[in-house]
This record gives sequence, C-alpha cells and structure tokens, in this order.
Amino acid sequence: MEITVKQFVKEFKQQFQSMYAYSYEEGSNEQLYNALGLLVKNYISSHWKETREKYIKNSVKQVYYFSMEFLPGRQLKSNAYNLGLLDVVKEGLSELDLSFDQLAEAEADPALGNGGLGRLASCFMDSLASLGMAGNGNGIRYQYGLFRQKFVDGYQVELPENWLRYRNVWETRNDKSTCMVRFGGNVWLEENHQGHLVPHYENTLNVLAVPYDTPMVGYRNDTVNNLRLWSAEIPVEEEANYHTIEETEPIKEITQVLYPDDSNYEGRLLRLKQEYFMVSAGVQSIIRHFRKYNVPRKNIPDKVAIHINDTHPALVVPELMRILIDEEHLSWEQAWEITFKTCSYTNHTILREALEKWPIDMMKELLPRIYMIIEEINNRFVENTMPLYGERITWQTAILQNGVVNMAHLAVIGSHSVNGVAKLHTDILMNDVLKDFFELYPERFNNKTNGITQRRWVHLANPDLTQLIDEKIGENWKLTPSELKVFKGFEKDKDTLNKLTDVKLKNKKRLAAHIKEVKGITVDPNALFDVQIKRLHAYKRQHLNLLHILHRYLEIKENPSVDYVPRVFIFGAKAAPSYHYAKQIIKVINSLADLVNNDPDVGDKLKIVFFENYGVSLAEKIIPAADISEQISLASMEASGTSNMKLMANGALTLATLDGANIEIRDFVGEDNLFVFGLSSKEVYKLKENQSYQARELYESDQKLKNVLDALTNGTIPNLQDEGYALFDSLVNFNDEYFVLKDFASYVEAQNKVDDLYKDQSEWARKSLLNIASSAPFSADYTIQRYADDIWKVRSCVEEDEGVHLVDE
Ligand code: KOT
Repeated sequence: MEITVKQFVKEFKQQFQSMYAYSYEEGSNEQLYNALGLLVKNYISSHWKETREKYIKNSVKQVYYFSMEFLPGRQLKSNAYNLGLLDVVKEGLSELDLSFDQLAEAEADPALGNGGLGRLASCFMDSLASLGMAGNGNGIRYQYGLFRQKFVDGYQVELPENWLRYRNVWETRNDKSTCMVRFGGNVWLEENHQGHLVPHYENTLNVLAVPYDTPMVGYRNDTVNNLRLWSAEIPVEEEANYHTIEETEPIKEITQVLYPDDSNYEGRLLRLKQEYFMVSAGVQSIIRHFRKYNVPRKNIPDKVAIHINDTHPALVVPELMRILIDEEHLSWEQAWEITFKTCSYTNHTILREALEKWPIDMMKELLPRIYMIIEEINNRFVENTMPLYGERITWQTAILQNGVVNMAHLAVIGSHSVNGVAKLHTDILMNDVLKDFFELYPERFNNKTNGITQRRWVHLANPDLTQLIDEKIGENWKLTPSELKVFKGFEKDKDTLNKLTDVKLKNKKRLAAHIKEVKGITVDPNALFDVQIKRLHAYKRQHLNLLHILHRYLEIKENPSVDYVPRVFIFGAKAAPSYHYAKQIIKVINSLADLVNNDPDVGDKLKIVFFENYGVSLAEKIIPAADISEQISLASMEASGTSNMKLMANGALTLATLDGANIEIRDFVGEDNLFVFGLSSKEVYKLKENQSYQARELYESDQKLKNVLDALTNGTIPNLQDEGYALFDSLVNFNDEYFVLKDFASYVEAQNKVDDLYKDQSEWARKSLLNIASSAPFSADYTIQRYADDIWKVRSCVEEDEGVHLVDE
C-alpha cells in the first residue's frame, strides 16, 4: 500500500482529533492506539470490500473454517506489516514523538481460545489470506476470553478477561446479516400443499445471532478475508416479552464466556448451546451468501467447503441437512450428498477425556429437530453398514451409543475428509482411535501436519533474526518460505554464527529485562534459557521438567561446585480451573522457584521463572529468546504441538520425545541437531498393553530418582500444603499414568548433553542456524496449500507474482 509518512502523519492527527476532540499530544496510550487502529482499519477497508466483491463476481469457491476458538493475538502490528505500512507508521509516529511499540502494547490480546487449537485456527486465517484464498473464519465473539491467570502465594487464581473494555477497533458489527437461532420447544412435521414434510415449531427460545466481522489481512497481496464472530442477543421484536434482567440471562450467557478446558470435555448444557448457536448462525449465513452466486443448490460443494475444527462444530452436519431439507426442500438423498461433499473434519487429540459425547436426552430437549436428523443419519448409517461389515463394527462406529451422541462419529460419517495434525497422530487415528472407521472409509483419512505463520512468529516477533537472514540470503524467503534452506549454506560461516549468537543474546537481554520488571527476578542473559510454554496438562509433563530441576538443585546442594551450565528454566502455562492436579503442579513449581531463586548456594546456576498469564503476546516475547525448546509429552499423547515449530524457527534447539510433530522436526533438521529422549510411542503402547509398568520399582531402585521424589514430601520445598504429596502419590502410589519416572533417567541424560553442547557456543550456534534453516516446512502456508489441494479444492485468487507463492518445499 502506497502511503507517505507525511500523509500518514496528517491522517493520524485528523483521526485522533475527530475521535477525541483534542490534540494527540494529550492522548493516553489507549486513545492513541484506538486512533491508530481505526486509521489502519480504514486503510484495510477498500481491500476488504474489493476482495469480497471479487469473490462474488468470479463465483469463487469459499472455505469456511468453523472453530469454537480463535487466538489471533494483537493485530495492529501484523495488519500494518501485512499491508506493507509498518515502516511508514513507525516513522510517522516517531516524528510525532510517539513510540509505536508503546501504543501497540495498549491493544488487548483477544484470548478467544485455550491454546494450540485456537492459535492454529488463527495461523490458518493468516495463511489463507496471504495465499490469496477465499477463506473465512466462523466462531464466537465471547464477551470474556480465557481467564486471566494470577499467582497468589504460588497458587493459580482466575480473573475475568474483559478484553472488550476499551472497545475493539478491528471489528465491524454487521446488523444487516443477523440470523435467528432456535432452541428447545416442540417440533412436529406436517405435509404442506406441495407435499413437502415441513417442521412446525412452538415454544422455542429464539436467539438473535449478530455477526461481528474482523478483517484478515493477507501479506502484501491486497487480499482481505473475513473472520466472523457471532454474538447472542434478544431479537428486537421479542424485547417486549422480557420483563426483568434475569429473564434475559439465558440469552446473553450464550456468548458470555469461553470454556477454559483444553483437551477436555464436560457435558454442560451451555456449551452445547454455544456450539449450536455458532454452527446454526454460520451455516445460515453461508447458505444466504451462496444464493448470491446464482447456481443450483446441488453445486454447493463446488462453491463452499466447511471445515470442522475438532468435533465442537460437528453439528454443522445435521444443521446443513436441516436447512437443505426443511428450508430448501431437497430430498434426504440430495441433501446428504451435498452435506457430505461440503464438510471436512480435523481431529486434534486422542485423549479419551476430550472426546465429546452429548447425552441424547439433553440433545433432544435443546435441539429437537437436530436430534431427529441425527437419529435418521444414524439409522441410515446402521442400515448401510450392517450388511457389509457386521454387528461389531457397526455398533462401534454408530453415532448413537449407550444414551449418548458420539460427536467424533457424527463428524467422520458426515465428512468426506478426516485428518490428523501430524504423521504419528494420523497413524494413531487410523490404527487405534478411529480404526474401525479406517476400515469403513480408508479413502477419507489423510494427514495434514500443522504449521505456523512465520510472519507473526519470526518476521515480527524476531526482527533482528529476520534482518540477519535478509542480510545473508536476501528477502525471497519471506514470500517463498522454502528459500530459507539457503541459510544452511552459512552453517560454517563465522560471521553469521557470531551474529546469530549476538541476536539471541540481545533477545535474551530483552526478556531478562521483562523478567525483572514483571517477576522481580534477576537472571543472567548468558545463562541457557530453557523454555516450556503450553497449557498445563499431565500428559505434557511439566512435572518431568520439575523433577529434573529438583534433581539439579539437590546435586548443587550436595556439591556446590558441580559443573552445571547456568540455566533459567522458563514456564508459561494455564491450568483449567477445575483441573486440580495441574494446579498442584503449578504450585509446586512456584514454591520450588522461591526456594531455588533465593538460595545463595545456587546463584546463577539455576533460576526458575514461571510467567503469569501465558498467551500469544507473552509467547512473542519469550520465543525469540529461547535456547532450549521443551517438548516432553509422553510419546503418542501430543497430537502435534505448534510451540515446537515456533521455537525451532527462532533458533531454539529442541529437547523432545518422539511425539507429534517432533518426529517431523527431527526428520527435517537431522538427528544430530536436536536432543531426543524417552520411550517411543510403540514402547508406550506395549507397556500399556502388557500392564507390566511398576513405577514404585523405579522409585525404589534408582537412588537419584528416590531422592528427588522424597524431596516432594520431606519439607525440602517450602510453603506446600499437600501438593508435594499429591505429585508423589500420582507418580509412585498410583503408578504414574504418563510414565514420568520411566523417562526420567533418559531425560536427565539428555539434559546433560544439552549442557555439554552449550559450552561450545559456536557449535551451538551452528545447530541453531540449521534449525532455523530447516523450519520452512512448518510454515502454515504449506499446510494450508495442502488443505486447499487435497481437501477443500480451492485455489489462490491472486496473480502469481503477487504475495506469497509456494514453489516447492
Ligand atoms: C480441545 C478440546 C477437545 C479436543 C481437542 C482439543 C485440543 C487439542 N485443543 N488443543 N489441542 C491441540 O491442538 C493443536 C493444534 O492441532 C495441537 O498442536 C496440539 O497437539 C493439541 O493438543
């Protein structure tokens, strides 16, 4: 976009004045940010409009990514960057004596997701726009995002996240495109005069779905797609029926707050309401938009692809059937053909406790018409499958089982494509979790390894690294990520390695200053920064990390001259509020931090920093400063992981089990350039199968391990209630569900190798460079290109010389 600094300065002043009626010099950071955001949005708006018009004019096939979660992060900088305006804006503001970075920090970070699944959705939005593909997001505009985490005496406390307090400049309320969503009541079918069976409803709760649209700006290609988030309101014409504030609650609460569960399912009625609300509004608005295309309904799958992000939006299947049958008057067979060709589904977890199963009674009462349709889908499925595959497979794959609706089964049966998010994960789906379906429909299964957007996670989060790469290999890699491999040619170049070390040190100094500011802890930027940032979950094994730190602490106490490389162990993790065990792990880590950080015998050898309120903005500060990336989940449990990719792209060396996408990271970077430890997924499966694992035996036979575990309960760690006992119990007395003790020795060994390598700084830098240079395959641009080619069948709408183009990998 062509705008001069002079023009920008003039327009910024005007914008500010028109909003606040005084001069920018008197503005607060929030006000200045709001003015700047609206001005940038103004620059976006013409492209937004033109992109939409172009899609309609050319009858372009559109993808709708349905997700209960999106985690876009702050948008000012990324929007300005993708527009090509960031330098102009920075320069203009500095002419006015304003700091861009300071204003940017005033933006609220919309925490409308829990973790990996929501962030992936937002990386995908960025890549879709940057590839010039017609891809829209569809989700919920939660009034409160994921809780704000605070530590009080080392315990996690949850506070509401009121991200909309100072307004949200990026969204546009779109009153022209509202929809009505119906819940409950009675429904029956009657034949109309054309002979169609049409449903009649009575006593339904009617909820108005109001869309808020946010522009998704492509990287320098004039493409602006749409993220549509729905908000629940009372229909205007029904306002008179509501007499008290309390009576309006059941409506307003639908989009009030995001459920704070990551990889966990709770059968709460309100959650089901949220899911159907988002799905119904989204599907209605798609069908309405489709009418603009003026093509026969049977061609819907040629013009529309709906993606189901985990099972949460799986009601898309019966909802699309409902609209096609009840409102468009198609036959069941016609409607099914369209639905199945339109929908595709991604699975993100194999954890049993995360698989959604709604009680039939609940579904019937809340969504009577939808339930009728699910029942019919199930009946037809059983009828078709039974004669071909017999009883066992048929009942194991049915949608309705033992009084519940199995949402994964609904999603698989209703979709033409089912994918996992890393090779190992997809293999596990095919051979274990969805094995019977793989027998029924092998052609539906495919892998799509996750990816991340380098634009946010490298170009913007790590400008000094970006500049170094530019200096060495030119700027092509920004538009053609595969070019990054050219950087490998510098692995022996002293100048490059020194500069790379300098960049990392600079980033670490910046993070050290932030640590000082928010935690009051002094850390040495020359120490090794060891990072584990992700949701707190037993399968991710933050407690394995904890045991290793405790082990080092005990060794230092026993022998203060022990030769450990100084380390800062950095954590960022929220625990689901009802996940007691995860919260106990947080408390133990925090208490250990108090002990270690204040023990003069320890000094700089060991520091522990547990950041509060980990999220996208904090990740952007931590990741560029990381030396080691902890990816230590029990093999087979982490579907993919994406922090592993972000950390690698920023030059951290991975310390990993062979789980999720770690395996593919190893394959690309080479075995010598990361640290692998622990059981393989095969070994995990075997151990589970033959039930031979005895955690207590390990505790009793390994003296070092015993010392560490005993330190959890013998008063070594101060200020614990029963948290140390809880950990000890789960690991020793309840046989250690995630094989922490089993992997402990090999983890410690790998950590010692990390120390050894860190002592050779130029060798460390060389491996770091190879990691950076091997990270391009994890660009979400490639991931999206594969979704587009294999599943959605959509193509770029921009000229080949515009924006991102993917020559090869
Ligand atoms: C949450 C609830 C139900 C089912 C799945 C989830 C879920 C899975 N939430 N986040 N995930 C993560 O998704 C990421 C993106 O695919 C993966 O990288 C990560 O391994 C999952 O744990």
